[in-house]
Amino acid sequence: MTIAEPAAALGREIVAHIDELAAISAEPGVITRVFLTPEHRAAADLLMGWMRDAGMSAAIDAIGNVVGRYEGEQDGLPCLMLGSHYDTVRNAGRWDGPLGVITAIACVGALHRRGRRLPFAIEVVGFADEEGVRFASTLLGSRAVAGTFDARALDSIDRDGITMREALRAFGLDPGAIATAAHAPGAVLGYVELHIEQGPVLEAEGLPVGVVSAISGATRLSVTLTGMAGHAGTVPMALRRDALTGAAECILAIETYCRGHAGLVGTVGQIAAEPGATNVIPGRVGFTMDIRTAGDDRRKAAVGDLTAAIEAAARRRGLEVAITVTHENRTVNCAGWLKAQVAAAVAAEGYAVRELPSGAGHDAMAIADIADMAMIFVRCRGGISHHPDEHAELGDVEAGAKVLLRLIETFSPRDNAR
Ligand code: HGY
Ligand code: MN
Ligand code: MN
Repeated sequence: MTIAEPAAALGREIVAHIDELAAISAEPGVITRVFLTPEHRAAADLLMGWMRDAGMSAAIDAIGNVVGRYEGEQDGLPCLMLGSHYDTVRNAGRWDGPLGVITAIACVGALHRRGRRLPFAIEVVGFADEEGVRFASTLLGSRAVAGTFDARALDSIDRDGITMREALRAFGLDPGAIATAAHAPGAVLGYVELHIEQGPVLEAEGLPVGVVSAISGATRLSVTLTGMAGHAGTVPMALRRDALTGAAECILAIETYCRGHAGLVGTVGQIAAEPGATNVIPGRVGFTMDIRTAGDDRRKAAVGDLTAAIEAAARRRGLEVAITVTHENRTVNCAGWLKAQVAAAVAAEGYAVRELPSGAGHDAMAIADIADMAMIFVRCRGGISHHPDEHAELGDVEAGAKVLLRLIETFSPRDNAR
């Protein structure tokens, strides 16, 4: 069952749509598209138009995901769910997320043009917030679909002091209706997400696609250090309780610790110093931590050690410290039966089967709460991601589309009910 139309046509369609979507951004010249913003709405409208062109019904759900549905041989059948996220980090690349959504839409379009219906429905979901840029927690859209959305997140505030609840209302959504986005477990036969690798392995081995084995868990924390603001010209160094130099010591301790533990990665991506004036000793500093490694126990041990190190540094410096976990996700294994079907599709398209873990998080780790999941990786240049230089070659985009379409046409639901 190869693609009736040349893969090159699918690849060109996908790349053209990637470029069109990339133009929708909060700021010209870079790609920034965060949750519940005008650019989120514009991107949703664009995706729904492509979904309808591909023969799907399309709608925005209660949390801002776009959901396209292509019925099977009869209406209302359980679905194979495909998709990824369409929000981005700030100054992002154009492939992280959108490649999975747009490739899935293109594959359904190919089926539609052939009048092909399958013994199951297909749902393509563009998840509204996987990156967690605007509000500290992440996987918001996929958690809503999985029925695991934590309503306490509605009280989180963005950098302008707007709560998620207020942002949802301003977007035209009802914060009280998020539960309606949840799918019943039996309704989803399996979930397959196509995504760029965001790492160097496929490129290093000269492979266009890969089969994901597991997705590493992650812990995100928010740290606040409080000292004493003061006059930069009059307070002697020995009498200062400088929150920013305290944060600097903590941040270097995080780096040193993670460098000393193989496979552990720690990142401080955001920092803010108050009051933020050249001639004022910073009285308060907030920074974020992102800690990851393949094993959940090792990650939790690292978080414990780093928390203790930060608290000790704060004590030495006479600083108050508050540390809160803003996001936690366990390591999730891809389901063997579904991963095997992905591997078979890769082999059937003539590509080497290369299993590899994902250090990056994905919506698949949230959907795993209601359905078995698997992932297809597509090679990206230099493994670069979360950066404007992120890039996937047309040939690799075609390879991903061929594998995903082959997977769809050969998909055989596992008998076990979930
Ligand atoms: O942070 C991650 O791993 C994903 O890109 N959101
Ligand atoms: Mn990302
Ligand atoms: Mn992503």
